[in-house]
Amino acid sequence: MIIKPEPTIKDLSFIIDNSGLKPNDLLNMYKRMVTIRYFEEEIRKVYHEGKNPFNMASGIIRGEMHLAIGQEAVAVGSLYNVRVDDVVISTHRPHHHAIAKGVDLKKLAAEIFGKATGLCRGKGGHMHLFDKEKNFACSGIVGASFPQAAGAAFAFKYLNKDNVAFAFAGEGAANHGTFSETLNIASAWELPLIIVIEDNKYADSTPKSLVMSTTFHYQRGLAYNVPSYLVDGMDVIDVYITTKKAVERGRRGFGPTLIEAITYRYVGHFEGDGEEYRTKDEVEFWSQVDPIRRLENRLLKLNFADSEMLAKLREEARREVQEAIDFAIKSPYPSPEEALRGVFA
Ligand SMILES: Cc1ncc(C[n+]2csc(CCOP(=O)(O)OP(=O)(O)O)c2C)c(N)n1
Ligand SMILES: [Mg+2]
Repeated sequence: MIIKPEPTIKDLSFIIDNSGLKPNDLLNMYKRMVTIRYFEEEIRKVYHEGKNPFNMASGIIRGEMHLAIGQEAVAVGSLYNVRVDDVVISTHRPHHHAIAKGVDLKKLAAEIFGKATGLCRGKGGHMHLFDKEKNFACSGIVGASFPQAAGAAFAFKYLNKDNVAFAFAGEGAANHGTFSETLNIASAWELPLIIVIEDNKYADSTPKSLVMSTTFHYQRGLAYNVPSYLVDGMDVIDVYITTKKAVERGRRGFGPTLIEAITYRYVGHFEGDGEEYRTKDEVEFWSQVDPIRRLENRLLKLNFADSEMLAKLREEARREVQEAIDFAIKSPYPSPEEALRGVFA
């Protein structure tokens, strides 16, 4: 397992002092991670309602569902300092990135439920979220985020703006040609692009060791002259510190950065996944480095919070999530005429 050992409290204080993070920042990060976890747990619950026996086409939320439970630190750490006008392009597993980018929880939930009040008036669903206001998009096409984010980064450079564009992708997606092509052109043109690979060990049911010529993707970034880093994706502080450098580099016009975050999803590739490709022991092993519990322990040990404060934040998160789910449930479905709006017809 490539997870850095938990630093001593003395080392951790030193790391935090040097990161510029204040106790309040860590509490904000905690609240965001908890919000993502609760949101996905609630979606998961509702998703399985009316699906017994399991059938994707039935129930309240229809179609496939990919959750990122366990991967919250990657999204929150990397997007903590990102501005609203920076662009984030995500994947088929997009909720944690969307929430970390500030996408409205109610509109997000309504879109997942296919409702008219959703981000795309219910036509995108969970894998095709688009938020013009928050500059967030994603796609079910694996490997698509690289060139899309490079396009946004090119526009920023062309327009002389100090924005950055993020491409999130799984370690499986990074075996696509789009990854190499994007690294090449982003490096040659010094685009303000930050690629974050979420290495959760599997692409669907395929372990990365079966299909990768290198152990890590960051090694490939180096070949294209792109500063490339490996971070502990179960440690929000580690992710934050490296991404902060990448964002500064992009804003100052020095070009792209690649960050590979080692992480793990505690749930199946999709809801309904039989998970024959991994053991319960493996999941249990990784649950010992749960990014939320890890941050919680640190906040307590550093005396940045007491358990009452953390419980209050969790309660707030729980309420916001519940309000979003209620909003989605109560919202109307789009009218049949809506099918032809906003599309090429
Ligand atoms: C171009 C394309 N090929 C195949 C698929 C089917 N598919 C959906 S997710 C997935 C695996 C992606 O793995 P990874 O990039 O590691 O992301 P993770 O699911 O682990 O987050 C595949 C093969 C797809 N959606 N798009
Ligand atoms: Mg993967």
